[in-house]
This record gives sequence, C-alpha cells and structure tokens, in this order.
Amino acid sequence: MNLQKSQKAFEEAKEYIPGGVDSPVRAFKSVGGTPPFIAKGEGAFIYDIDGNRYIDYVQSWGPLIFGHCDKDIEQAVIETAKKGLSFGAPTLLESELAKEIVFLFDSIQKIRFVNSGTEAVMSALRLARGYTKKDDIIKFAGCYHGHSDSLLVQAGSGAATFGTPSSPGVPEDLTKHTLIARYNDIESVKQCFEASKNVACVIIEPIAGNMGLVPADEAFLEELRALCDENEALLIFDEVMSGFRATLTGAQGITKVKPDLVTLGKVIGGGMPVGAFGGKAEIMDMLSPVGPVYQAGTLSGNPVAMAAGLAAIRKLKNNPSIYVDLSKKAKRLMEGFQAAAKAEEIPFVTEVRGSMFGFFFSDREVKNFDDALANDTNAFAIFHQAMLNEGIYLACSSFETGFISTAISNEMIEETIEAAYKAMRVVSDAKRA
Ligand code: HOZ
Repeated sequence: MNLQKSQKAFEEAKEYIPGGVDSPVRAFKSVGGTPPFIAKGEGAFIYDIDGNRYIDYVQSWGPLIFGHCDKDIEQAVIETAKKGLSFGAPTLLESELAKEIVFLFDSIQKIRFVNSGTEAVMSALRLARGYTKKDDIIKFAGCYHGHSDSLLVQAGSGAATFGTPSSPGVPEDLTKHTLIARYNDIESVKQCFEASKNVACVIIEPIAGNMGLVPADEAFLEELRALCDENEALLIFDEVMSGFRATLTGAQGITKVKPDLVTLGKVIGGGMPVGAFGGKAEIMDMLSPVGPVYQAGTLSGNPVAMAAGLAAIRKLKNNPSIYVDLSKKAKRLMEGFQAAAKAEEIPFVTEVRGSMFGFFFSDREVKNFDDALANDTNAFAIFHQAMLNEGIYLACSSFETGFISTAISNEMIEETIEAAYKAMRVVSDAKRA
C-alpha cells in the first residue's frame, strides 16, 4: 500500500503538533506504521491523501452511525450554518434535541448539552458531588471517561494503549478522591465503600468500550445499583460511546438497572462535537442558574451541532429496525473473524453489542481490565496492519471498539471477513517466524 503522501504529511505534522496528532491513539504508535491522513469520507468508505480507499469500522470513534456524509445530516448542517454558527444564546434546536432524548430515556428528565464526552462527565461528577455533598468517586479500572483530572486514573482507551493509565500532571490531592474498583467484580466495589464513607457517586461504562468491548453483567449492575442506594451515592452511566449505539437507548435498552445520571456524546451530535449529561430533575436542578452547582460553555448547545444531532436521532427513532440490521452485521463480522482465527489456530474471543463489536487475541473471556491487558497486543498490531493493507480500517488499538454503520453492506462484511482470513495468516506466519 502506498502511503507516501501520508508519511510526508505525518512528518510535517510532527513539527507543529505533538506526535503529529490531536488525540494520541491516532498516531498508530501501538500498531506501528503510518496513520493514513484522511482526505474524505463517503458512505462506508474513507479515502486517504494517497488515494487509498478503506471500509471504515471506526466511524470517527462512534458518532457516524449512518456513515460518512449522510444526506439528511449534511442538509441539516448546511441549512443551519447558513443562519449563523453560534449565538451563545438559547435556540429552539436545543429544546428540540433535549425533548427527543428525554422522551427516549426513562432515566433522563432533564439534560444539559456540552461540547464533548469529557466535558459531560466532568460536569456530571461535579453535579454528583454538589448534590450529595460528598467528595469521593468510584470508577472502574479500564473504563475511560475522558481526560479530566479525577478520571484519568487507571483509565482505558488511549491511556491504556500507551501504558500510562494514570497521567503525570494530575495532582495526587485530586486522585486521592478517586477509588478504583474492578469491572464486573462487586466485592471490589464493596471494599471501596468500606474504605470511604464519603462516596458521591459510582461512574461506569455499562458497556465498556475503552478496554476493548467488555459489557457489564446484569447481576453486577443490579448489585451496583443496590450498593449505591445503600450508601446514598449516585450511579452514573457513561453512555458517551454506547448511547444510540448498543440500542436506541444504549445500554439502558439492555439492562433493567436505572442510573441517576447519564452522560452522552458522539451519536447525539451526528458527527459534530457534542456531549450531554442528564438525569433526574431533582438532581439536574442543582445546576446553575437554578441551583448552586456551576457549569457553563460558550459553544454549548450550538445550533449546528444540535441540528446534526436532531437529524441523526430522529432518523434512528423513526427506523428502530436499524439496530437489528446493524447487530446482525456486527455478529456476522465477528463470527467471520473468529472462524478466520480458528483456521490458523489463533486464540481469539469476540463480543458484540448492537452496532459495537470488539475482539481480543486471547484464550479467555475478557471480563475486566486485567483480562484485557493480558491479550496479545503484538498479534493485534500485526492483524491491524494486515487488514489496513487489505483496505479495512479498524481501530488502531486493542483497547478500543469497532462500529458498524448503516452504510456498510453485507457484501462489505463478507469482503472484510475474506481480508481477515488473509490477515490471520499473516499473524500466524509472523508467530512461526
Ligand atoms: N480514545 C478515543 C476513542 N475512545 C480516540 C479519539 C480520537 O482519537 O479521535
């Protein structure tokens, strides 16, 4: 594959931007090679500046559930942009999107929009602390909730990819309020509650998508809810990734457990930068200007992002069968990858939740961060590179998740599986060498 122009662009970018990227995993450091610089997207495909075409299973890390350049979203963006990009004043679009989300999610009575998942989670934490008048939080090793200080402890995603799950620059004075539990292990949560009587909230990705794809067990979530109630702590579901991805209502379309607060992002912006946090009215009304908990943002709820989000959410709401189709495709893809691994006798496990899929080069089921860390990241890197050579663009770390968009056809899934057979052969050859 010719990546000459991308190589040159990457070298130049490194002169001006740390590592040449604005978000670490994009540098391809853990899989090697040059990240293709993207020129454009179209439906299921992205094209790099050397003219290579790839089937895109990253989908901008989740938001693009309809693929690239969806006509309805594109039109909503263009029409809204023509009327002004931002006002820093209320618009009807904000209430319209809020209404759609409140209608869909039982656990959300009120919602506030921000600009990213990081901001949503950071604000939800402050709200939880302000509401409960307590300081400590419990998070799970391997869950990633954005890069705000309190949460960059034992974090997944890029932090796990680069082996720095806890970052320098985060004062110990802050992280001492973050207690770490083990995903899918209720005893570890009990221990945290025993260690602190000052827990404001437990935050969890109910479908973890940042240590690879690792769903929480139903019984675990139920016990977590009970523990939060017993200890008068709030339960926060971080559905930035799973919201509108796993089902129309994210993990909440699968589990019966109801959180007190929910964070959203990605799909609700239709590809524009958006985040949101919402929950019970009584808690949300603690926010300024109604209550004392301060939170603000100049570009929050900006009209273009709201319009893109509305177009995306309305399409999903009006076509709920989309999820059945996406899930079928994700399952077929993972069955195909599994068969390709088996053909080469490579230990391999897969997971699917709606349009989200994940896989590990591992001989055991992955239930938590320790299991995820034990996967063969070297095999993953070889597989990733081989798939890229076949024109298949997968997330460039085993601590991320893959996504199916409605633009991906059954034929493309079969083409991807064929590529996986070749790529598994490359992995197998490399292991024998
Ligand atoms: N770690 C992010 C996804 N979980 C990557 C975001 C990006 O690089 O755009």
